[in-house]
Amino acid sequence: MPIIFNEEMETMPREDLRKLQGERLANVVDRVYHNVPFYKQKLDEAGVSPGDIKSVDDVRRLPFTRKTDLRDNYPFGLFAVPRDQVIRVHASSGTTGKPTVVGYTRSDIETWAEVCARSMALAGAEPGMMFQNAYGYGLFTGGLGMHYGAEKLGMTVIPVSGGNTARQIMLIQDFGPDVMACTPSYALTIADALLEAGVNPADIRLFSFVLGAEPWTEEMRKELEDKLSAHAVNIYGLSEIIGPGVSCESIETKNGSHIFEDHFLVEVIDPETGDPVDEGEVGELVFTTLTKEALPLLRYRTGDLASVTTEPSPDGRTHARMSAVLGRSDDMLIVRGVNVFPTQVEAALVGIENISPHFRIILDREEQLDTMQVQVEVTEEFFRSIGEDVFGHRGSDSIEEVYRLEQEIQTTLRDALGLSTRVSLLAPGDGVRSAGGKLSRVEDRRNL
Ligand code: DLL
Repeated sequence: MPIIFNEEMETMPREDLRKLQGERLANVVDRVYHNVPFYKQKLDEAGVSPGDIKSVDDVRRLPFTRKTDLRDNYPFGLFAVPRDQVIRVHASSGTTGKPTVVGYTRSDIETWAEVCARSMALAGAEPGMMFQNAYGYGLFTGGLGMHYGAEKLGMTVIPVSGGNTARQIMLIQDFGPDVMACTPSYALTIADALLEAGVNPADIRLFSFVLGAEPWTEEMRKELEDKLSAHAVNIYGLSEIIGPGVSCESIETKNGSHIFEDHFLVEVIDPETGDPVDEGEVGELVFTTLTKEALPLLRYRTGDLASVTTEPSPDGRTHARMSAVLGRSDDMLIVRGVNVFPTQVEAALVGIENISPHFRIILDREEQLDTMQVQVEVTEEFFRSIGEDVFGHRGSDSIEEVYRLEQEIQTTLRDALGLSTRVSLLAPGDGVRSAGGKLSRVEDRRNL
């Protein structure tokens, strides 16, 4: 039987849990009211004073927080503690060129390690086991979040970070990790690389993969589990709320991810009206952090669509479970685990000469890996200077100016998005224009 990392909290009767949430909610509202001018103004506008929050049900009186609020207060404007108490910052993609910045006090790092340790235990990990961590280390929360969680659980961590598949395969064979974490798409790459290296996955120690940071499906789970001869367990999270470790599935049931409700208060709303949906219905996930110090957020709109149930779970945990993320209520794309907003592409393109603001993004999947192509129209002037017959023909990039422009766009996009893309230039008028209706800049051929 896999262990429960924090039995007291994870199996707390729901009535007691609700009471604890209510107390913590009152506390967090009081803290943001007095320490974050943005929230003081929002709460004043909503006519709510901290003393009004008496139970967890009062959360509905609170204003929503959106990703744009983080952008408007970039970089540190929503921090609720003096900057010198923030011992770590991370960042994820914003909707424009600037990232979304998040911060942690020492106690926040401890909370984060706790929820990641719980997640690892849910995925079947135990003290003494070895953990190969293939989430990226750096500004992305995946690497360091899981690292601290695994250490807290008492595992031996291999901090290999993402990429370099040949090295991943070598470490898997030589060190014999029990558990590995990465994005689901990278797990497929690992599976194929193992096969290619002539390794039979049934012969290696790895028995559990902790996968998240991008959407995946039951079909993908089946494929992964078959190919890897191991369990594939879903972990969910987002930087704004803490990083990985907002919720995680149990290896025994694989039936919804337990949300660590003593730290994160969840609501599911209709993204159009903002009203709560019935339990079990799909809507947008909204989280309020109950214990975070550096960046407490009230009713943060994740944009992630999922359903939540509080039905008792056979593994004995009482925390609510969320379904897999079924989609987004906004236009955020996730490409190889990297969050991308079309507005970011637009913001990156405007600085480049000889192209117009008309572009299209095409997402596809090649050998299990996401690809992103950006098609962008050149200006009339550039078009004429190159010669009209060049475009759309094979070998057009043998023309130096065209090649150079493509390279420039590629580099600019790579720097802005942290992701390599393919770029192709279109003749003026060949891109997307709104014909009066809704303009769709994105074509997603990945079939997720
Ligand atoms: O992706 C944190 C994370 C790291 C989660 C490692 C799990 C494992 P962000 O970069 O801020 O944080 O991206 C957050 O990624 O709002 C979802 O849209 C998506 N996402 C994260 N986990 C899952 C998942 C990290 N299991 C955004 N399934 C979130 C589907 C996920 N989508």
